[in-house]
Amino acid sequence: MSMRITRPLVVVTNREPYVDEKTRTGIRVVQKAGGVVSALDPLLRESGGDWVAWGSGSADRQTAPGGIRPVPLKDPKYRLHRIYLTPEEVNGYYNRYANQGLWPLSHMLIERAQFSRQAWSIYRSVNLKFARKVARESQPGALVFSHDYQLAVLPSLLRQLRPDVSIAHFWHIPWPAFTVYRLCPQYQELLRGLLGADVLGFQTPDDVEAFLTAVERTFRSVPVDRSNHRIPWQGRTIEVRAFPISVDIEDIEQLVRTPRVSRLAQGIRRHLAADGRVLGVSVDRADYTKGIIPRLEALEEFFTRYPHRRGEVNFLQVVVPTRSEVQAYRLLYRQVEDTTRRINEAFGTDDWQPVTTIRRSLDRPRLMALFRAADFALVSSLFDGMNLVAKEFVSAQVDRQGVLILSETAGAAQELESALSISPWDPEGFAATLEEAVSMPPEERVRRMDDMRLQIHQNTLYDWVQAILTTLQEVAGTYVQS
Ligand code: GDG
Repeated sequence: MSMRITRPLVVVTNREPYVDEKTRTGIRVVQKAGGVVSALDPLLRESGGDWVAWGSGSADRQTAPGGIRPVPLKDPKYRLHRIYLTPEEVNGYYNRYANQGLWPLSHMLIERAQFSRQAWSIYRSVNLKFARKVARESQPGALVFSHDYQLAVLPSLLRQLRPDVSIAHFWHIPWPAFTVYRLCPQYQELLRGLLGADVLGFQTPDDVEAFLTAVERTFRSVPVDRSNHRIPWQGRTIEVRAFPISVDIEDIEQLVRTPRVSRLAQGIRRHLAADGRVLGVSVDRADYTKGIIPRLEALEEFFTRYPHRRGEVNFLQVVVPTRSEVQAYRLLYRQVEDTTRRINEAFGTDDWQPVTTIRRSLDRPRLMALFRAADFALVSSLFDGMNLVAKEFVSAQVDRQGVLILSETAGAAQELESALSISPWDPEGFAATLEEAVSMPPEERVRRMDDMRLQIHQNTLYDWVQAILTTLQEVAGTYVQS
């Protein structure tokens, strides 16, 4: 990526880009795959800088003398600063306040949200721990790029400690309607926390509008500039913008065209799409916001309403383990298994099993091979900030024959208008759309896929990083055209 960074850069995330784990024979480095890491790791390797994150690996202390883990270990290009948390801190900050409070509330699933003053106090103190570390490690006038709902109060805490740095904070998940957001007992403190940033980024224009409304309704005397999306706040002006996150489509295209991934894709088709069968796939973290159960119920409806499709469609659901310390997540997997069994018992025959659910994570080549091999992908989130799986499926579809079925309540739907749109709350409509996907003529598949692929080519992961950091540099008054 060629972008000119004019001041020292500090990235702050909850999860670290490299986790060092003890094994029987030594230490294994686990690289955390995911949008943010794959965009910012190359940038920091190129421009140098610092990354501050929770050190969660069992060998993290060993590889980070003085809390600093060089990246890469040999021939270091940047410094990863690890923050160590006690089990009580992990529980209060991460499992409880962030994942059982802010996560469901932001996805408007209010019945699942739980808050407590005790969890809040731990959340705040962990944010302070992060702020102190960033304050200590940042060079004068640094650009700080912090992330997400785990670190909502970091921006203002950091600003108090270091008024000289400029801060961009990106919110990866939806921003809920004010009537919902206000249910969080600490909603004012959280807003004040975020307003410590100079640039606040959200996934979609709808999130930006919802955030501006929250500020207007909470602080009635603040004259929010709705047409320019600016908030005057304590003598500064905060820019609030939509920066839709994306994927590295060129990298995915290259990967799926390698002989290894092409062979893997052929193997998948031989196994799951033999005899002209149609292969549908979904890949999600095992999270209730992803709409896995409504999706399986829609498949059930599909095989009921279109009996001639029995025996013709194979559906593969990959469920990636996540947040297993939280009970709701453990329960979900059991529900997925039960629903899968019910569908297979109702419709399966001696030589056909409609749904295969596998519970594991796949390495990137296997994941992309699956996306290339599939005839359709189902993304049925109840709410989703963006949904990178949708964009990765489109990127991997170099043969342009696949169909994307996409929830209209995922952020990605605002860009990928040529997907077939569904509501996860409408099983009959969802089933009818599945039938439309299965019977879609090849020319229409190609046309829709071309539209979506063009869209992603025009806004890649690097455009996302560049847009945010350019805005931050403009605000900081240091922007230099590269
Ligand atoms: C949050 C927001 C927003 C998944 N399983 C495997 C695997 N993955 C990768 C996918 C994708 C990423 O994880 C998941 O990203 P999503 O966007 O789909 O969802 P969240 O994890 O909920 O992410 C979301 C995102 O932040 C970014 O801003 O889009 O709305 O909720 O990249 O490919 N990767 C590998 N094996 C797996 O088994 N290698």
